[in-house]
Amino acid sequence: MSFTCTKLLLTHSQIWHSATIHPFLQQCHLGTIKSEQFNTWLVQDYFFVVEFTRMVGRVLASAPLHHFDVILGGLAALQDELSWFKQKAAQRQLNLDTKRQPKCQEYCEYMHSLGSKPYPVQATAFWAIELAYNQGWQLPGEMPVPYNEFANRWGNAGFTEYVKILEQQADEVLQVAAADIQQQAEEAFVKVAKFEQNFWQMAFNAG
Ligand code: MP5
Repeated sequence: MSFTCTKLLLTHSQIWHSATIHPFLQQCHLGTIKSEQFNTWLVQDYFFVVEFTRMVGRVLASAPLHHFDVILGGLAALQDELSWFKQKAAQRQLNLDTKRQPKCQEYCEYMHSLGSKPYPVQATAFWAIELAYNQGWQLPGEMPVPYNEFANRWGNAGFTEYVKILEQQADEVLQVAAADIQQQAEEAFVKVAKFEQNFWQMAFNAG
């Protein structure tokens, strides 16, 4: 089997499972998540998305020209998402002028460090980060108000399609990458999975 995103998902299925199936999401599905847990996630995820936007800017700077359209589309969606987060925080009267929690900070620093990695590594991390939310918000099934809006943001068919195209772009460069770069991409995939699991746990602990 050649080196692809599918192979990474198969090789690391257990850790990927922990990244995408978490009691936090299950409790959103059941409507039993506490507002303190949900609000902690919302504020910290806003901080995450700010740094993720910077990361995607760096991915664009490393990408081949024929990958620009998809990445620029992603950046445009992030412009909308940042405003949406601010709106959601305002509706809940949450203060966005607070500190990042250590698990959020670690993830943000990691995203920053990816800027010095070869493009196939960055493209793999980019895909994995988006897939984690696409699957994570979809897997529990229908969510009640107000969580359905959040589940739909990352679980909708258009977003699923976008993540598939990110996978194709990553696969294209991974398959022809040198073995040591493939190795770095695999490490990035595992790191993203662990950071995702920690992020859910951080919010869940707020209860
Ligand atoms: C995403 C996110 C998805 N919002 N938060 C974490 C911790 N991981 C992944 O990124 P985006 O930009 O919201 O699609």
